[in-house]
Amino acid sequence: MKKKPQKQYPRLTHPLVRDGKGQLRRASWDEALERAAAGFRQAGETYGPDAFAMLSCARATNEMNYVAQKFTRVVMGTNNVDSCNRTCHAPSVAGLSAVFGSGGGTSSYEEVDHTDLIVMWGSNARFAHPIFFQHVLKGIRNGARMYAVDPRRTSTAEWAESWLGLNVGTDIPLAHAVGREIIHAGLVNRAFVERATTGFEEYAQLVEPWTLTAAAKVTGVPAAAIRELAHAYATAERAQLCWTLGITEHHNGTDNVRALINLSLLTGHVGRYGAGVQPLRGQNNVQGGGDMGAIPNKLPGFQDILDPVARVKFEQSWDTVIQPRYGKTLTEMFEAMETRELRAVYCIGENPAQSEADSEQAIRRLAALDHLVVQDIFLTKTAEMADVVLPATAAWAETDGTTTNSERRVQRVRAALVPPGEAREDIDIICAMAERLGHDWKFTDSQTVWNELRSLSPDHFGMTYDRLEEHQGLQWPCPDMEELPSSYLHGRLWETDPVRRGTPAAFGLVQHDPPVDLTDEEYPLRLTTGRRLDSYNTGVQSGSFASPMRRGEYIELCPEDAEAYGVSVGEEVRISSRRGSVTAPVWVDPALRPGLAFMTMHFPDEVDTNQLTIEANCPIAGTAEFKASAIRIEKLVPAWT
Ligand SMILES: Nc1nc2c(c(=O)[nH]1)N[C@H]1C(S)=C(S)[C@@H](COP(=O)(O)OP(=O)(O)OC[C@H]3O[C@@H](n4cnc5c(=O)[nH]c(N)nc54)[C@H](O)[C@@H]3O)O[C@H]1N2
Ligand SMILES: Nc1nc2c(c(=O)[nH]1)N[C@H]1C(S)=C(S)[C@@H](COP(=O)(O)OP(=O)(O)OC[C@H]3O[C@@H](n4cnc5c(=O)[nH]c(N)nc54)[C@H](O)[C@@H]3O)O[C@H]1N2
Ligand SMILES: [Mo]
Repeated sequence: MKKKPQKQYPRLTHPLVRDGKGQLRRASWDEALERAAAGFRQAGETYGPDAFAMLSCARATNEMNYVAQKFTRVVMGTNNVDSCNRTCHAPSVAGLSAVFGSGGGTSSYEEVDHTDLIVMWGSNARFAHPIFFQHVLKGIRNGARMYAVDPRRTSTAEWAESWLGLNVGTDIPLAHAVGREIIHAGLVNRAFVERATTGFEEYAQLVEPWTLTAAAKVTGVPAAAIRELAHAYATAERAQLCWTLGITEHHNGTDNVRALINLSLLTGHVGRYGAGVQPLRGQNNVQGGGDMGAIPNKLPGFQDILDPVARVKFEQSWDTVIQPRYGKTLTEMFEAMETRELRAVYCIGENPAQSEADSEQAIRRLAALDHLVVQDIFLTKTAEMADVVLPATAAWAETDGTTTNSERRVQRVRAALVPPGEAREDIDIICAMAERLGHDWKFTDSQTVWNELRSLSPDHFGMTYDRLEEHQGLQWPCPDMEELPSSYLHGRLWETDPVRRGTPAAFGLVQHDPPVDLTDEEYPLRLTTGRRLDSYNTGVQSGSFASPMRRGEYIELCPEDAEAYGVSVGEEVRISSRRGSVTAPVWVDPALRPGLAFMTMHFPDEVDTNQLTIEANCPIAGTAEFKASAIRIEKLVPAWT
C-alpha cells in the first residue's frame, strides 16, 4: 500500500507581503507592519469599526490574548474577537454559565485520582488528552469505575468497565433515560435537588417518555447498559462527568451539555471534592484565551460586555469607549465575510481555511475580504491567502508568559529556544501594530501585561508571577493574595444558608433533535470526524515531524460495511456529501459500528475532510456539527495504465 507523504509546512522566518502580481514576497518588518496597519485603518475609516475582526490564538499565552482583545476593543473599537473556542467548547461554556454562572470545568485533575466513578462522554481522552487520561488511569488504579459513551469503541473505551456505543447525535435521549432511571429507582439526591436547584418537576416530566426501551431504540445502546450507568452514577459516592467534542460539536451542542449537567444536579455530583462536571478543553490555552476576553461577549476575567459597571472600569483603565454590545462570533464573522460587512481580518495562530466546516465555502468567504493579515509560525493555507504574513515566535517554547489549562490552572511558560530568523513575539507584533495606529501601550514584557490584567480581573488578582512560581500554578478564582484557591467550584451550592448558597442551578429542559444532515438512500452512511494520537488539528504543527505511527488519512469503516461495499484496507474510495467530494483509502476497524464512518481533520492537504462537513451551527454557541455528516462512498476502479 502506497503511503501519501504529508505536507511539511515551512517555518516562517521573515515577513511577507503580496506584490502587484499577486505573489507573496519577502518584506522588511517596517514595510509589512505598515501595509498591515494601513489596511486595518482603511477598513475602519471607510466601513466603520465592525468591518474589522480578530481571530486570536488559543495556543499562545494569556498575555498575548489579553493584548489581542485590547487591540480589537481599543485600537479598532469593536468587540469582534473570537478564536477556535467557537469550534469546540463554546457550548460547554454557554451551558455551564447558564447553570452555574461560570463557564469553567468545576473540578481539578487531582480529584479524578480520588473519585469513585468517571464517565467519559463523547471524549477520546486516551488520544486527545493524554495527560488528563493519566489521572483517569490513576483513578482506576485507586478503585474508580469508568464508563465510556462514544459511537466508536475508542482507545479510551478500551479502559472502561462498560462502553455505551450510541448512535451519533442521540446523547440527549441517552442522558434523559439515565435521568429517568435515577428518578424511578429513587436514587435522586433529594436534599440537594430541593435546596440547590430549580426546575426538577418539569425535568421529571420531560424525561418521562424516555424509558430504557424507548432510549435503547433511538440510541442503539442496550437498555441494561443504560440502566447500569444510571445506577452506577447515582450510587457512586463521588463521580466525575467528563465530556468533549462528541457532545459539543453538534447543531444542538449547548442542549447536549445541559442534558449532561442535569445528571450532576439530580445526584449532587457537583460542588464537592471529587465530584464534578468537566469539559476537557482543546488547545493548550483555549481556556485562557476566553478568560482573557478574546471572545466577543466577555471582557477579561469573564466580565460581561453588557455589564455597565465592568465596562466603565475597563473604559477608565484603557481610556477608551467600549461598544455596549456583543461582537461577532467566529461563525458570524464568516457569515459577515459573505455579506461584505466584514472587510479586514487579523488572524493570529488559526487556520480557518482548513478547520472550518464546509471548507470550500470558508475559503470563498476568506477570499472576499479586502484585507487579511495572518500572524503564524508556519506558512499555512490561510497564510497563503493573506495580504500580509507576519512571523511569530512559538508560544510553547520561544515565549514568556502564562497559559491556563482545563482545570483553570494558570501556569508559567518560558522562552527556552531561540526563535528562527526574524520571528518576533506575538505581543510585540500586536503592540507595534497598535503603535502605528496611534496607541503606545508601553508593555515592556509579559509580566507588565499580566499585572494590568490582574488589576482588572478579580479572579486573577491573587496570581502574581512570583506566586504562580511558588505554587507551580494556581487555579482561578484566586482573588486573594494570602489564601490559596479551592480546587473545585460551586461549593456554595451545598451551603445551608440561602444567602451564601446564592442562585440555584437550573435543570435544562432540552429536547432530542437529530443531526441536521440526514442520512437517506443517496447518503446512507453517518460520517463522524475527530482526532488521532499522533497528529494535531489541521496538521500544520504535527506535519513537520516524522512519526513512524502516522498513517495519513483513511476513511475508517467497520468490517461489515467494508464487506458490503466490497472494499478492503488501502483501496481508494470516493467519499461524497451534500457539500463536496474527496478521495481516500479505506481502513477497516472493528471499533466502528455498521453505518458509521470516521475520518480525521489532520491531513487537509491530502484529503480535505472539511469539504464534506456541514456548517449547521448551534444557535446558542455558534459551534458547527463537525460530528455528523451524511455521506456515500464509491469504490474507485484503478485506471489501466
Ligand atoms: N492527539 C491530539 N490531541 C488533541 C488534538 C489533536 O488534534 N490531536 N486536538 C485538541 C483539540 S483542539 C480538541 S478540541 C480536543 C478534542 O478532543 P476529543 O473531543 O476527545 O476528540 P475527537 O476525536 O474530536 O472527538 C471525541 C469523540 O467524540 C466521539 N463522537 C462523535 N460523535 C458523537 C456523538 O454524537 N456522541 C458522543 N457521545 N460521542 C461522539 C468520537 O467518536 C470521538 O471519539 O483534543 C485536543 N487534543
Ligand atoms: N472535521 C473537523 N473539523 C474540525 C474539528 C473536528 O473535530 N472535525 N475540530 C475543530 C476544533 S475543536 C478546533 S480547535 C479547530 C482547530 O482549528 P485551527 O485552530 O484553525 O487549527 P490548528 O491546526 O490548530 O491551527 C493553529 C495555528 O496556530 C499556529 N500557532 C501555534 N502556536 C502559535 C503561536 O505561538 N503564535 C502564533 N501566532 N501562531 C501559532 C499554528 O502554526 C497553526 O497554524 O478545528 C476545528 N475543525
Ligand atoms: Mo478544539
